[in-house]
Amino acid sequence: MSLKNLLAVFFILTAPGLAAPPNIVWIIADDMSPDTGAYGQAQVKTPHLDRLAAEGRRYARAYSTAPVCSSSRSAFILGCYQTTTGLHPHDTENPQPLPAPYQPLPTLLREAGWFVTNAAAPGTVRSGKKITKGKTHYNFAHDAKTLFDGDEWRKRKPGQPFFAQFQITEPHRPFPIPESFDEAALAAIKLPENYPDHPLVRRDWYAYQRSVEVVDQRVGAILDQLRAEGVLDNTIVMFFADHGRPMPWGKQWLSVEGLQVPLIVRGPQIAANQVEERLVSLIDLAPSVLKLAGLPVPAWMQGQAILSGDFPAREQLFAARDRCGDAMDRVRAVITPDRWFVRHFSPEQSRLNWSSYKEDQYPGMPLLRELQREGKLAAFPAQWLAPTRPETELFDLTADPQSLHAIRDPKSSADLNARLDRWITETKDQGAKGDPTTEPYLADIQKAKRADYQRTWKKRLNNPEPTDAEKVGWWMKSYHLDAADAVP
Ligand SMILES: [Ca+2]
Repeated sequence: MSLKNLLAVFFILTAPGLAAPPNIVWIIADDMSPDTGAYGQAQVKTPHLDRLAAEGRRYARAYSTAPVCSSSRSAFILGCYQTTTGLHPHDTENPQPLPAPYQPLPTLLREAGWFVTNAAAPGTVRSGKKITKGKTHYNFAHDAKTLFDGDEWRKRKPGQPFFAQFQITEPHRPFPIPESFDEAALAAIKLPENYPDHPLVRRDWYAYQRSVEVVDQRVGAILDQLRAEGVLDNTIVMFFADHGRPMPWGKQWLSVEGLQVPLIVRGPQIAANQVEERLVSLIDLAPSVLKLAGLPVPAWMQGQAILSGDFPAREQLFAARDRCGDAMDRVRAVITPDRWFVRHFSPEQSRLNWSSYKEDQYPGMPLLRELQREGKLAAFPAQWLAPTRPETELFDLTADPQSLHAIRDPKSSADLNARLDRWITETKDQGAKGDPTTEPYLADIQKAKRADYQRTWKKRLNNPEPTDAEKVGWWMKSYHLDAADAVP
């Protein structure tokens, strides 16, 4: 530790008249919409998260700045839109060091004397393997060994405040497929209108919901750990997800489903049973933590502190999607208290634009196309498969809280379009340039990912390029369905 850091710790530990500085814990779920009891999903059993909400504050309108892991994570760890920092392409192949003046939150807290860790949530297992390494997935070059003081917050010095991140791998795909399905629970699932009501879709959502219940158990284990060490009541616990659920019209889309996340905060000076209705963004978390820690918020951070309760209501938030793996697609969204506005920069593309990740992991992709081919898709979900998209879309959140039915209101569209233009200029949105020049050519990325896709399907079906019907058949079998179940 440098002399500066030692002095900082000394100050924190000895400053007279100051309450002990708070510890900060981030518990981060991977790919989760607000699908908990407290958020109104009674059929998903989330007692620990519901208790956390009852003991603290639930943000009813929290959004990620990107509907995909690494772009969103790059933004919230810096408190700054990923489009400003040039960290917008998801799964950047060749990450570069962060340019000045940007510094991730762990670095800022570490330099101020906090003990900073990043760990997988206790009990994490993926495909039968125990996971101990905490996810970072930032689109900038970093070394977890120097970014963090390890993965165990209990190794801090006596009295040293800590900032611990716990990464929960659920409900990221692949979901464990349940051995059996509760018929009543399957029937009770409320599918959004843009999904076909098909047994495979219901079972896939059922598996997702069970995976959310695992998130809840992990949260319970983390809170037990804090309680057992006697630090829970001097710790601000913030639970959130990096973006919305991994379904065809959620993750990777600038829809409510893709961007709205649960955000629950509990700790000293947070009164119980509060619901916050103002718009907040995940880039608000880093400045909130700095303010709580009594540290200066750098001028380059674009979020605002939202913990004290006296933050100004915003007129709008913004969100962006750029290249996601092999799918190049620039889209921007403006979110206001009652409107949702989307601009597609490539309206000539279908929404079902090829994505090897989705084609490997989402039963809904081949199913949507296959049902359409067979003429079994209802008119509304079928609209989402049109070969092109409009340049802009406007939704009225008061009447349509999931942003499904576009409305025509030219005055409102013009206003939001102008706000988006201003934001693009003012925040120096890098998206128009596409990928940074340090990235491989798109065609090469696509070729490599297509090869991964072919390997996956060769393993599953001994066929590297199966038809949609064959893929649906494989998914049906995986979900214990037979062909007779496919008749809607
Ligand atoms: Ca994610």
